Amino acid sequence: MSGEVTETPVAKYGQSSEFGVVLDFIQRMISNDTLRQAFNIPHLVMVGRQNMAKTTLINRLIGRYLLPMRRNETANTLQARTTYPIILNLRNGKRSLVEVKCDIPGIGGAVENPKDDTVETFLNQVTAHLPKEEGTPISKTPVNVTLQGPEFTTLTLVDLPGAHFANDDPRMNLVTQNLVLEYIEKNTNSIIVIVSEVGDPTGDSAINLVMQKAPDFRSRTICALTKPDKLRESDDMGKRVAMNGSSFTLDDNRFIVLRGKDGTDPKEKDWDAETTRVQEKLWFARHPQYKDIQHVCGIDRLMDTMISLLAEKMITEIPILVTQMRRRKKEVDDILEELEDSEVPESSEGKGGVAMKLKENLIRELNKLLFNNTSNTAGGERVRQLFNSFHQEVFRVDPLELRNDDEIRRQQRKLEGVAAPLGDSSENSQLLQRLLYEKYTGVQANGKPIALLSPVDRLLPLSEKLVRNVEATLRDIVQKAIEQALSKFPTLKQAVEAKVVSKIFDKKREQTTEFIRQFLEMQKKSTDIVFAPIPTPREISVWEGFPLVDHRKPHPCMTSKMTSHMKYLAKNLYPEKLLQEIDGSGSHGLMYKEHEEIKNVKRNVVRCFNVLKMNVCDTVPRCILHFFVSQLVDDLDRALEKENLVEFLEERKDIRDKRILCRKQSLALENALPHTQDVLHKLLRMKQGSPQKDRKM
Ligand SMILES: Nc1nc2c(ncn2[C@@H]2O[C@H](COP(=O)(O)OP(=O)(O)OP(=O)(O)O)[C@@H](O)[C@H]2O)c(=O)[nH]1
Ligand SMILES: [Mg+2]
Repeated sequence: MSGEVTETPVAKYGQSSEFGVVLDFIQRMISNDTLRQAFNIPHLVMVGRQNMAKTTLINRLIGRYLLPMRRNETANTLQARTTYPIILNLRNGKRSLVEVKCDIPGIGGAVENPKDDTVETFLNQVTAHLPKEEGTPISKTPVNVTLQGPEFTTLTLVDLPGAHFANDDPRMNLVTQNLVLEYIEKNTNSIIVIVSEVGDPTGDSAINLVMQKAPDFRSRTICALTKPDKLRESDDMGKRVAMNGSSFTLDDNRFIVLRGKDGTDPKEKDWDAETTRVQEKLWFARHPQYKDIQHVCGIDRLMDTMISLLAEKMITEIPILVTQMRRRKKEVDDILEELEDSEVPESSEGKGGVAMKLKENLIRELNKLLFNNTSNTAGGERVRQLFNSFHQEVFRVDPLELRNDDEIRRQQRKLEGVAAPLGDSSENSQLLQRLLYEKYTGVQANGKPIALLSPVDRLLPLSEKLVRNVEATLRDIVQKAIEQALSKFPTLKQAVEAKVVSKIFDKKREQTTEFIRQFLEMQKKSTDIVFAPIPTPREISVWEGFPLVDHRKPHPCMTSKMTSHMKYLAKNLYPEKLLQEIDGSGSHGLMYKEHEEIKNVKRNVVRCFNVLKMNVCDTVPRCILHFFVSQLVDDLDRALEKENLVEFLEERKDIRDKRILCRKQSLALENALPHTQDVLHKLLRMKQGSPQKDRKM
């Protein structure tokens, strides 16, 4: 027994232990932030309210008062002593060395044979360099402290800032509690060492937090009960809790009572860890409540319990962890490969290459969407539908709408004598020109006069509407192509949309509309030659009714495709009202001649306008196809070429973040995985060698 007393608690589990390699592995995993966050790693973490003696206890375990803690001072309950997570790595080695490492540049270093207070002072100074959680002195950035020496075994544990539950500082409560949860909630393989003052455990909010947030806490929690001197000697509360007899229960032998310096001995100040341990033993041996249960009292017992629980966890969980690590490595490497194409290189040459590739993709996508019309409804099909409805709308324009006979006569009279006689279908008549090309005043159903555009001019708004619809359709398609090709580069996407696409569409719309305007103006130029006008339905039926010599043969009209097409046009191009008027039995007497003449004028107006409508139905879509569709891709291509897109080349943030995370994980795993074979081998040997549950290392 006495030989054992001279060893520090950690020294008892010397480096010769089989666990050395395994603990090395855990330490490597846990001190790498990327791995710690990605995996469920078995490790010890000290949890408890502030000033429960968490850090004191760790210092006692390592046998040196190294980590900053309260010394011989009455606690100021508002002030946290430990303000950042300390990942403490104990390493066995010949040289005595302390090494401090942190992700933040400029912090850390290694010192040989340092004094205890050198380390403490240094760790106190580190605080100033760490980023703090807003409104608190707490930092989430873990600091790795490695202690190497012949007296240490390899062991990793995490000391956390105390969880706060003060009523007056909700921010501090939130930050410290979340920090605790970061280590125990998601990582269900962590071993929770709750440090709590001896007393009724239902009053300890840290215990309640663990119970609420780590539903499986019972099997992975050790509870260190501190400051037993605070209870009266006759109070058996401490004993009851330690014997698992309170409302807060854990697996057996998981409560350990500890007694450190309690201020009762005047020489206490000078006690080193070893003296504290000896005094602790004497104290428990004398104490009426604890003398019978010394197997759960003292710092050595705590060390035993921690190590045996960690050993159990490691044996069951590390093989699973290794499998997950291998799988994850493959996953992240696959993801990285997928994300390769959108990565923006550092060099401007590389950037240019990426921009070029993106441009080519976009143009290819556009060509596919716009010109693979036959199979793709997104492209030509929609434009064709627009053309069809344009035809229908043009057909429906009635050149005689709201035009009354008296007005026609008035116009005719004005011209009489001046104009050449009205030819049968010639447009070359001043009357026809007036009726077709000039605006007029019509009369509405309610008798009110209304100003109307000339029939020809009424075709312009319809054509403009068609241009806008085609533009919207094409924009939609271009937008889709951009979405497809550039979704990973939002800034570039915006630039292409604003600088290239919008400009091109504006230009094309103007060009096309201008041409159509000119074209419609041209329609106002009369010509002598009028191409075959469409016959009226009546005329067609007269042809159909023409008797055949040979009754056994079908009438040619019935089989002619041309006739059926003409019938379709006749039906659509002649306003119903006009047909009734022309075909109806005419009036008699004096009025007859005048009436026939008006009918004739009207028929001619419609016929001429029909020819004009067909010109428009033919040319406007052609013009749109020519200016808008065919040249769109080429123009976009040229415009993209001209713009300096490289400066907008910036990958989407979530993708970039994902790549960074995957890279980090891949790299960390690449470094960690080679060690796993040895670790698994050791674990297997240990499992075979010693099957009993609480074997020691
Ligand atoms: N009465 C009594 N006091 C003790 C005993 N052990 C430690 N203490 C005192 O408890 C305090 C513990 O301080 P720390 O170890 O810094 O506490 P902590 O839990 O790490 O606190 P935070 O880091 O702020 O969360 C010190 O003032 C010790 O002197 C004990 O057995 N009895
Ligand atoms: Mg502390």
